[in-house]
Amino acid sequence: MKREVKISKTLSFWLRHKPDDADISPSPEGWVEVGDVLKAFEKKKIYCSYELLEQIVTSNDKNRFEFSKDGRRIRARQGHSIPIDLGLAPTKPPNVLFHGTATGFLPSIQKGGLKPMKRHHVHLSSDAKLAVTVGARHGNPVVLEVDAQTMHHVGFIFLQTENGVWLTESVPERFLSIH
Ligand code: HQG
Repeated sequence: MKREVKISKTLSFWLRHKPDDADISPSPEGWVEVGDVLKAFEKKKIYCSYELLEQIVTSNDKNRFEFSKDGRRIRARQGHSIPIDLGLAPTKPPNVLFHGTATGFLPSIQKGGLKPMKRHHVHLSSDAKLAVTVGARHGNPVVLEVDAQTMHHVGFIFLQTENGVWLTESVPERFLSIH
């Protein structure tokens, strides 16, 4: 595996799921000291310079990470399984949002709607093409269309992360159709 990919995957694991593995304790908003992260890489004998970390944060394909304004702390922008308050304000979603999944999950989704599974939220995108890629990670992809406009009007909360992913707690089956 390329060094950058290994570092990025390890960072996701620590910042989203298992900070204990790196002996780091994220703030309630998910921030950790950059120095602590670099020390954790050092402990695992994975070479990671500050420069390389900076490069990974700025060039990451999905903008998964961000630095605090002073550059001394780092966090994942979404996708946590540990309890984190990202501090995002509820936002009016576009009328239609998309969710990419695998055909094998459809029977279960048709029964119980979209659930966050191991994450805190269901992840949605405004771009159907992107949803195909997300779905293909799990198998034969299928894109579901979400009636976000009606959900918003009946009181479901939508959040938008800084890298454009839409989050909501669940999507009942009645708001879903196959795209
Ligand atoms: C499915 C990646 C059965 C759901 C991506 C999905 C995204 C159900 C899978 C981000 C279900 C969970 C999120 C139900 C939902 N029964 N299956 N009732 N409800 N599912 O990976 O949306 O690389 O947790 O359809 O690009 O695939 O992490 O969520 O297939 O943006 O930055 O359960 O993760 O970004 O899978 O992906 P995931 P996701 P990162």
